Amino acid sequence: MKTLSSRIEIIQGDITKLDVDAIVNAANSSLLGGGGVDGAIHRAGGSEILEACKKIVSEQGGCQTGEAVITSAGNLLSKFVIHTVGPVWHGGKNGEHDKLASCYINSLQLAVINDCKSIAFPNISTGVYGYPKAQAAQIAVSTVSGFLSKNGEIEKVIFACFDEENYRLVQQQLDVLIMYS
Ligand code: AR6
Repeated sequence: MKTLSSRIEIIQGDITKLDVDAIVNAANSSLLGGGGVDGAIHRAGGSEILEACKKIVSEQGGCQTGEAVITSAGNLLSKFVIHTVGPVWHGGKNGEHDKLASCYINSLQLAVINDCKSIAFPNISTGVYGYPKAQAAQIAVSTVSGFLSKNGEIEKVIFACFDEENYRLVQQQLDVLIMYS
């Protein structure tokens, strides 16, 4: 197996442009679209994604915070979109940390079940949902690296950071990871 740090990449840019097996969407529990990265994914991927989301809603209702569901990816380069619902920041004492970590773990588990070798994450919850970016970056990197160290199936995880601040904060966490691995 490759080293942990060689299996994790970071880019600054638009997640909808990435050619990976699965991209992760920071959705809401209705699964019916919204703004931010959710809006960008539905716009770029086309109506097939929304139709697949509606089917899931009709079968199981929406998606709870911390959970994840998978759909096809319509016009995107990726094969799948994994929709996960991050926690809304309410000060940090309402289980936000564990729910955010669950988003990453449940998304990675769905990727493994669906034979994905590569997956890209946005900075879940750090936009409209208001999660402090530094804390979210720490959770993202520690949760993903913990998962990868126990599971060999995923070959590549990309953190697709849209804004400069998230890029810098995630890069800092990756530097720490490399230092201690
Ligand atoms: N590629 C990668 N990251 C992006 C892109 C993009 N194209 N566009 C925005 N981001 P947000 P949340 C970043 O608000 O906080 C939606 O309306 C953005 O800079 O998209 O989890 C949903 O429907 C930020 O760092 O998601 C929900 O209602 C990150 O994506 C709600 O927002 C997440 O910001 C979810 O809020």
